Amino acid sequence: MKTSIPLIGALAFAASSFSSVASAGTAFVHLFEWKWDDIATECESFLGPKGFDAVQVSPPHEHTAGPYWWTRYQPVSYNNLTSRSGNETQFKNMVNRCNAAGVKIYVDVVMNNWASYQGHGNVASGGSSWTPRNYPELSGQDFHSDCTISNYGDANNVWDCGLYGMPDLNTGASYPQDYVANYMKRLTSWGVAGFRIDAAKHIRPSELDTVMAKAQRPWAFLEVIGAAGEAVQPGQYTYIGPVTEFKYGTDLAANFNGQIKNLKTLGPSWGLQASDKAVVFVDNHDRERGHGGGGNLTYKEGTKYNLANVFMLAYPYGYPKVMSGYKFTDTDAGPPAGATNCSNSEWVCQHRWGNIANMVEFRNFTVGAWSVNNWWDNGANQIAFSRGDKGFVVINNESYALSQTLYTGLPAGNYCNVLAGADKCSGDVISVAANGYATFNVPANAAAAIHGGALAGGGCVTDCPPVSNVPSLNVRGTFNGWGNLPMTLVADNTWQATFTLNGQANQRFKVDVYGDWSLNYGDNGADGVLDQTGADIYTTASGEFRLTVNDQTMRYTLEQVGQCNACFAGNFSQMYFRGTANNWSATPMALVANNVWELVVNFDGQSNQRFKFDVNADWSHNYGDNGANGSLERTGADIFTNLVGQYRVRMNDQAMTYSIQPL
Ligand code: ARE
Ligand code: CA
Repeated sequence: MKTSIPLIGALAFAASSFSSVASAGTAFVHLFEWKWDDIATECESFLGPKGFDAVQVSPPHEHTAGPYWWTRYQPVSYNNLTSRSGNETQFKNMVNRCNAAGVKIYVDVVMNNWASYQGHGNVASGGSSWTPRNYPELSGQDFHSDCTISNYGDANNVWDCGLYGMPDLNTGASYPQDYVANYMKRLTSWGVAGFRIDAAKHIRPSELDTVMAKAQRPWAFLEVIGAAGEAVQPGQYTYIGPVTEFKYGTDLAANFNGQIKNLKTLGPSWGLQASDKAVVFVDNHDRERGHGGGGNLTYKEGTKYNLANVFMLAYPYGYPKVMSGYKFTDTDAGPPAGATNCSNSEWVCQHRWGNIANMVEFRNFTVGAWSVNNWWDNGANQIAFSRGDKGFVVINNESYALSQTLYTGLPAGNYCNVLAGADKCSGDVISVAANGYATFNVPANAAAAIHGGALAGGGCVTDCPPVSNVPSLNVRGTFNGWGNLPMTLVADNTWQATFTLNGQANQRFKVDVYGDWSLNYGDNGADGVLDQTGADIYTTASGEFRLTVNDQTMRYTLEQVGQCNACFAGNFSQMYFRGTANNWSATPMALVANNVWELVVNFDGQSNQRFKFDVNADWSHNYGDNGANGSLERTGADIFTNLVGQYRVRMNDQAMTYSIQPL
């Protein structure tokens, strides 16, 4: 089943296509009708961390009044930037905050058609008065003569008459061109990184090109809906910039409703634009509500929609845009009242869905491997493919589970299934064997994806170096004139150093992370647990001693080398904790008193959360609790608990009892 298909689209996609805008990432989101303040917060708290490249925002210009979403597409003034999303100050603030979070802002520029809807009066969103063909900065002479687009078979009609009868800007004349170009230049000067040119199809390509030249050629994509048999086609515009590839979304819908095995060749051979000329989306704000045609999957389709987004973000074609809007039944309805963010359940927030958000990082990580490799399908609605050796995705568009061992083309390792939870590593781990094969168990109507940017356990597979919570640790005390004695990481989270004590009066020490006292630990109350900036640790000991510090539990022990004054005795020489909390791996417990083994466990409260104690870490000699009565039996039942949070789990290997205490 190892197959490989040639590169699709432009190889150096990210570098060449968007060179006019430094592109940190490869996928963007349309936060439809969100307010500027909320977008700023979303950039900082979610979009930046998840690797979204940019946000397309709703048009910021002043617009006609009314509760409908589409009033935003009826401009009244570019000089007054008070819209339903906020005012100019808030807009600029958003641009700054998003840019600082590594997320660019793309502005939707509505230039072709101007306000005509007067159903809610003639005072616009920012307070300006207007009538059709008569606005604060534009008047009748700036518009084409009055007619309504009625024939998509006639290019002049499409370009020079009014879309839905709205006044059609004379984009061939110099004053309107400068007016639009100056607006874009002003936005660019504030840090706006790109534009969507609304209704570009209704502007003659040569005239639009002049406007873009006057605007000093910012990065922009053009909304040109392709439809068979029409006089104006997207291909007439691609010399100016990438276009919205509407056919991509309808092709996805047709195949997710048919058989996705056919998507193997999706690309220019299907009549789509070249990859570097295509902005792609499963649906957009028009298509999800049947404006400007239908035939797309929308959030109302649930899992198929979700899987189509996974495909879009995995498949190397185009510049993907994730739609994120609000729930609606009335296709004219404006945004819901209250917060314009994901705390308001009236918003769909598709970009926050775990599958979609985590696939953005997949796309970012795999951008250098711009090819489909190792394609597999079941001959119908289950597919899988790799992006070079960088990532592998499995999409199950069947109503039954998938269980397959597939060649991934990826290096051996333990990878997080990034589609198994909101956090990329919150789900199952998928092991790619040395021969490149891995086994996938994917439920019906679900997907799994792995990539080299999300390795389980920090990326190590075998012979892993020990992990620690601090980069270094030093002992400083009277014994070394408060100098730095570096400690050695001898096991996971376990640091050791050996030094000579002389029993001098006021003999004491501390541990210091960076060796400059900026982050140091002592022991308040001398309880054997370190405290940040805690009290000096006094000892009257004399001789050669080994200090052991666990940077996870913050417990420390000081024992004389070659002797064992401070050691405790148990009936077993080791004890391991194994349960859902550590994915049933074996975590060693510490002997903290005679016969008492202890481990701090982070319980997450998952359903069927449980654990056992395992003497040799191989299940050969393990203990559970029959009857859940607190006393342990060899090979007894799993110990269930619905606790959430950090707990001290103790096990007494003499009394054969255990306890779980909150920290
Ligand atoms: C509203 C009312 C109308 C009213 C009009 C004037 O709904 O009843 O007559 O105002 O007062 C959006 C809404 C429109 C809305 C408009 C202005 O979708 O309903 O009209 O705002 O408020 C064509 C264009 C394409 C356009 C789609 C919708 O080619 O550019 O129609 N898409 C963009 C935006 C829209 C926006 C506008 C343009 C206008 O994305 O959100 O409209 O700024 C075939 C053709 C397509 C054609 C399609 C539908 O498929 O191939 O080219 O798309 O039919 O006509
Ligand atoms: Ca026009």
